[in-house]
Amino acid sequence: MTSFPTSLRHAFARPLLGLALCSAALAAQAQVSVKDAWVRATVAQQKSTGAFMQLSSAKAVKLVSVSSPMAGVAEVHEMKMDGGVMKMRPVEALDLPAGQAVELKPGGFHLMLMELKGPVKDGDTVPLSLVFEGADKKRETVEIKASVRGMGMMQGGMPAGMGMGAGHKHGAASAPEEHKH
Ligand SMILES: [Cu+2]
Repeated sequence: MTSFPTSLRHAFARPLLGLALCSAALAAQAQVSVKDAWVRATVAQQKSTGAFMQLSSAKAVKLVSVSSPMAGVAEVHEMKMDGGVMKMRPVEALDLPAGQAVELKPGGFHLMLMELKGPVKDGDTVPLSLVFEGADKKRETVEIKASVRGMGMMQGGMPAGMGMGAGHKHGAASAPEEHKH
């Protein structure tokens, strides 16, 4: 059931840039598939946001690093209840057991994009590079494009207090501010 949409998506997600350099390596390895990647839209002045997706790999690998041209800093985070308080912290690596999908979702593991270089708006796409390491220490970079979803879809999915410091603003998609530096 899973291989059909997965491989399609993989093909679409591969950026044109770097085709010459990377596609041979990706085609040879391509152990990891990424599904349903999305990034939460930001509200005005928000400097960080989360990216979510489903990862699976034929072989056991670890997600060891992540980067995006849209973020100065990107980390793999884990969110957990700790004494009744939802907390998040960076994790060194996220394990992908062989053949088992791992979901990055609000309230759990996520990719944290910080020091954003601009607003992340509903309908945009955010390029992400995910670096996976196998048991043999070989690294594979998977380039994806995550689509941005507005806050409206997230109501209830996100614990209160996570990155919503701007006063529970709804309808981020229509934010008129377009500051240019
Ligand atoms: Cu986080």
